[in-house]
Amino acid sequence: MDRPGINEPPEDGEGMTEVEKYLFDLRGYLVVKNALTPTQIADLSERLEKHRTEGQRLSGSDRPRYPGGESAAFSAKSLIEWGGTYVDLIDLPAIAPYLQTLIGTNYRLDHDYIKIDNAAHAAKLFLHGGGQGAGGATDLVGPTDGGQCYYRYSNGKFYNGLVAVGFELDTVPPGAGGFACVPGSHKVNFQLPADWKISETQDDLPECVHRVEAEAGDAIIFTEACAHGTVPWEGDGERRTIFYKYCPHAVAWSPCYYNADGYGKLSERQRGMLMPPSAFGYHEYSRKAWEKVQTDQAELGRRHSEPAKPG
Ligand SMILES: O=C(O)CCC(=O)C(=O)O
Repeated sequence: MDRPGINEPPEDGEGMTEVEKYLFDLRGYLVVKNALTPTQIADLSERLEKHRTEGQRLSGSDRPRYPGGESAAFSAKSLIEWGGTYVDLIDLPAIAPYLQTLIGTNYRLDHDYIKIDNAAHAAKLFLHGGGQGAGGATDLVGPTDGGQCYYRYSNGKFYNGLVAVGFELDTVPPGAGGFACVPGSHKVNFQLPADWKISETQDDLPECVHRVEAEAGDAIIFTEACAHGTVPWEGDGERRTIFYKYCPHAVAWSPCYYNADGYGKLSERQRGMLMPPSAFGYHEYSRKAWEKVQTDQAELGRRHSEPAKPG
């Protein structure tokens, strides 16, 4: 099915169902069953294992690492560089209608990362996020706390400052670990009690924390305004979760932007979603401005690499 361009509203029947809207507004998250096909899971898994190094727990554009502090250009290393289904995830047909409904028709991919939970990296629960700025200035989500971690529903529309899509590559058995949140906290007006923020073990989880079960191929879509985190891992095996995080076009979270020229052939919609932030969105004007910046940067790079002229 052809889907609308990122500047066009979804057609009837293409957005979320009334039940899904109700549940998202109530709880701040949704589980989309079988968002990935078995073939996609296998491809994502194979590419991950090929690139994974011993003991590695995190990778992606959310984790910029520049040896010696040198920055290559605009972009941090992204999972999209791994190709195949990692490229398809930018604009997955099973997920796009949710993003269009939750963010609006003009959203962008802000950052991506993969996280691996296992016995060696059990991770403590660090609840972060919180509606109405309730996360506070020390929150992991946007420490500038300019209120950008927002959620609201008004005039028949959802407004979200950042929507995360977590794709599960493994089925997480009950009690092992996984995503957890305080359902409804995306609308809360008070800060999370400080001593509920961190849980070292599952026994410490505050009662208000809800564990979300998911199987391989499921996607958990949540608003970062909902206080959330990872349940300390207490299972066998591991959980490998890929996160792609989207926001309105004028909002930015990551200090690094994508460079759509770096990932092989992309669709027009995918290129639009990798544009840097601007109030113009995916517009011919901003596209041309961005192309010019890239040309200027390439020219600058060329001049830097020229040997210095004597005198
Ligand atoms: O493990 C999870 O699913 C939660 C990840 C998380 O807290 C985040 O990406 O902000």
